[in-house]
Amino acid sequence: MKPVDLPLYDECVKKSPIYKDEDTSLIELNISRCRVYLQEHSTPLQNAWSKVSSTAADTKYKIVSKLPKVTDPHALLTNTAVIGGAAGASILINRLLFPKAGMIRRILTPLTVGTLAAVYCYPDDAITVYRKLIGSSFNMIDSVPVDVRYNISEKEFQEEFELKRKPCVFKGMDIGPCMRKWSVNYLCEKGGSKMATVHVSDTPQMNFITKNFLYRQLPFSDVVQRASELTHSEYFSAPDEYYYFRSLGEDVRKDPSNIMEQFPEFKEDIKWPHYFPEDKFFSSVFRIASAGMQLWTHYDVMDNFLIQVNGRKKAVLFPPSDALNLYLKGDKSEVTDVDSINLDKYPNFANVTKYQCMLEPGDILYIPALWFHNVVAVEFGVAVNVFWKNLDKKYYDQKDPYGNKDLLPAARSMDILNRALKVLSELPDTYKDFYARKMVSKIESSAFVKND
Ligand SMILES: O=C(O)CCC(=O)C(=O)O
Repeated sequence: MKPVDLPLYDECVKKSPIYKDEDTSLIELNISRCRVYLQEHSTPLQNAWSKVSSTAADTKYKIVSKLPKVTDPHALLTNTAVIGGAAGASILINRLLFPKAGMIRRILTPLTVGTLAAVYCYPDDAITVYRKLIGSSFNMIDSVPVDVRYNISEKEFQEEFELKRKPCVFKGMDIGPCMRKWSVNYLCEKGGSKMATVHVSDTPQMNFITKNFLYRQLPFSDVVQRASELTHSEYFSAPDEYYYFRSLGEDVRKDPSNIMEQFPEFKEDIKWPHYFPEDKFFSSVFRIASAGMQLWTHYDVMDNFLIQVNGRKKAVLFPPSDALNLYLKGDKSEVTDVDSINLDKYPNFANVTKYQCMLEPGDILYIPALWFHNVVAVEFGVAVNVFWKNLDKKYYDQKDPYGNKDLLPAARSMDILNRALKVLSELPDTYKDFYARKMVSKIESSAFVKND
């Protein structure tokens, strides 16, 4: 039987001062017994653990879902603990500092501390309340939390999210042993020296339109190692440069990425919910990011499960109906820094509806096709995503390894529009303007979805 991979044990034996000068063979024998034991028992243990943790998550969800307006039960529990702790501490401090204080001060101090803690924990809600109080229409800093569901079933997913074309974060799903296995060491050892193309940038915000990054080739283990460090002894342009890896297909110009083929050594480690027909599968993509890396805002033409395996990631999403507010160049938006916008340059951005969530390890974000997304790796992170053709296959461009080429009827319509505009340009400007406005009105009345 092949021993399980436990590099830390070897490290301990070699480095521990107690055993340094002793014969380590007995220890190693015991360790190898442990390995075999773990190997034999890991599957039932893992199953038991995933049952316990999913029952716990389920129970937690059942309790908190009874409370009004709870969109993220996990955040609610955490934040209640923070606010409760802050309120308790403030009462205590109040008593110690002002033992003789009057009733008003006794009440006001915990109230102020509690409010500050609430603003800290629920900044979005606080902004909404603030806007209501002052009647401001300062739309851009407002954000809507993405829905969160625990142990969602296929039917619930399809009815509540896929059909309604709404994003969602799934928690408590079984994503396989990757969560426990994918340490930096494990990824480096298993992934080895196969060459990988990586984006390298000396600023955290990578922007595809201005191309402020380089493409470089590195062995996979170096990509993981460098992405996991903040400063590097070997680098391309700066010791604190950022790395972003997105796996590609066998023939990068033609084939979509498929982890099962390009990274067979990891294929047993990862699972995803098979909530779409197998024959609709399009690609599975490895994503590895340095802490702080922010990826440009873009949309894809297929539905997608983004599985966060390691590290936390902030995801910001905008609905397809915000297309006109996002300053698009193809499938990408000019706006990368979605939290600090230059409204003089991008005034329409003030009208967007910004959805936001923080992905924890084990979370899966469902990103429906055409939803714009922008992510920040809050920590070094490893993710895998799975794309599938949610519409009939005939609509998709066959030569599209990235899954971001516009659907065939849309691409054809765009061609026809370009031809129409060419014909229109024969007329003098005032006539062209008049007929162009009529065309816009025709498009608006016959193709816009009214209740969006
Ligand atoms: O998580 C990432 O690194 C990027 C995700 C993304 O762009 C996608 O799922 O299409």
